Amino acid sequence: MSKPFNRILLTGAAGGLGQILREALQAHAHIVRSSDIGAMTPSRGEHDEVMPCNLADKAGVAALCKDVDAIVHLGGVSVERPFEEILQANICGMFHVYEAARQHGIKRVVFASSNHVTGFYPQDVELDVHALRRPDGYYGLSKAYGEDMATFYFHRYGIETVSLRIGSSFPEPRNRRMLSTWLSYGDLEHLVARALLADKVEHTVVYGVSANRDLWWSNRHAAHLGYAPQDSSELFRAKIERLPAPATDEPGSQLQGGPFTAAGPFD
Ligand code: NAI
Ligand code: 15L
Repeated sequence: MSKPFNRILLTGAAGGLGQILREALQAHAHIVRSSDIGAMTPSRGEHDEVMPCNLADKAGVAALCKDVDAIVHLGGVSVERPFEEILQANICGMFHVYEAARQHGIKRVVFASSNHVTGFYPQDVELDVHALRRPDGYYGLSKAYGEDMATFYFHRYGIETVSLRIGSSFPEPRNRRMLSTWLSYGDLEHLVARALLADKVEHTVVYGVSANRDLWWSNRHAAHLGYAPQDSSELFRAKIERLPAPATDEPGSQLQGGPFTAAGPFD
């Protein structure tokens, strides 16, 4: 069966979302090359390559990208941490991925950005991707930088990127905030597929969120991707609303970034 790509590189393959996408990407490529700094399950055959790598290692990332046709870049620190940790994995790592893409002629990147690039907006404000960013920490800042890097590499080198501002992608929502921010694994898989396959994306930014009832984000500027979420957090509302309600004056109850907006300082 012919597939749209010969080889896709997946970074962050050992992580929560990486483990889901390692499987799902098999539908789009003859070979999925999975990479992480952490332990990954062994290869299950020649269609399922495993190459450990630290994203902070520029030469290592260049080697990872050899003979690759598209990159799904999930690797990096995924929570708020001291700047120095984020700098190596997320900021230098992003640069290494784009430099390797340029050197190897790779023309499509899917970047796991985050809702934390706009985390300091109140929960009652609806955003689209033209809203000015309000990163809620070093982590959110690294994702904002990653989005800017994607814009630069498109205009300078023609490398197209879809930046997914993922909300909260877990098997099910864990709290009241996630009733708005939840992205089901099924919708994540569909979104990544659209990000890989849609024509002429240039640098498109899209919020990665399911069809939840109380959404904070509009994807009106990303309609060309053809992303049509099928799931909703409503299925879990009764269960979540039985949990003790958080205090209304907590930042987690007021701001879109939730608890990330109150993390740190780290000294
Ligand atoms: P995760 O923390 O489970 O996975 C991230 C992976 O990156 C880990 O396996 C880790 O070992 C790897 N990694 C960290 N530093 C590295 C380095 N220097 N070199 C190579 N690999 C390194 O996170 P998860 O939930 O799977 O998220 C995947 C991506 O999606 C992350 O970039 C995260 O920031 C982003 N995202 C996830 C959301 C979610 O709700 N799961 C929400 C918003 C964004
Ligand atoms: C993120 O960016 C994190 O990677 C993830 O662990 C979740 O906490 C998510 O945002 C969220 O905002 O719920």
